[in-house]
Amino acid sequence: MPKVTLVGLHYSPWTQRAQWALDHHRIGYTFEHYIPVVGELLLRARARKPTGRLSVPILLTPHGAVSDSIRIARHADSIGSGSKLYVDAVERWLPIAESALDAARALVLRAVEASPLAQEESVSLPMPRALKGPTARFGTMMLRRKYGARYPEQEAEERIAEALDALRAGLVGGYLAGDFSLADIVMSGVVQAIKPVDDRYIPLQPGTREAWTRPRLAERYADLVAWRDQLFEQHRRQPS
Ligand SMILES: N[C@@H](CCC(=O)N[C@@H](CS)C(=O)NCC(=O)O)C(=O)O
Repeated sequence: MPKVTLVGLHYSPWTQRAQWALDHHRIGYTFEHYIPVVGELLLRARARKPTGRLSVPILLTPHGAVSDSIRIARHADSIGSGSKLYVDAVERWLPIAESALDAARALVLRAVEASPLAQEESVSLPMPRALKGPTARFGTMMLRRKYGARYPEQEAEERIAEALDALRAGLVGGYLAGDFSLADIVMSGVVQAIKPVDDRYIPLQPGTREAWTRPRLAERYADLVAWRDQLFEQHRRQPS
């Protein structure tokens, strides 16, 4: 079996898209946790991407690197054995999800900056505890710069709410495109940014879980949280 490695952040909705698609298609791979900033140079070398913006997930295959979650899902569709995930409706839902996730990133970064516990949890490198806070805050500052994640809290929540209103209106029979597809996976990532799914699927330490939780929105969209939970129950296959 050729060696395939998925490099990503296990809690990130973008990485989740890629993992879900690979698992759906029963494609074996090794998961490698990416350390933002610190891991960038090495990943650039492995992915043969010396310049331009580098983000994860990236799938490293013997035939080269596949970057971007949607391209990885389409790659999985092209070699996998499961039902096809990519459908035309993804083009409609992707900009809606990206706008919401951009806002969510700003909220999560701010929440991590305000939580010593989440900061400590976010630094997996072996180092004295006292250094983890400053290291985490340096990381959030770099990500904020990279993604320009600077929304006032209310504006960010409104953007997320707009996407969730669209999701609520778009679901028919539990799906966005007639049957289970990448459109559902993409939009479930927005729900992740108001109430993370159970640890069985995406384990999060307590401070990190809190940083990803928006209590007001989670209450207002409890029906979509239930939809997302059911989607995982029915369609989230465990890694091969
Ligand atoms: N368009 C990309 C976006 C991926 C993305 O935004 N990745 C973020 C996830 S939080 C990332 O790599 N963050 C860490 C970093 O930039 O170093 C995709 O769909 O894969």
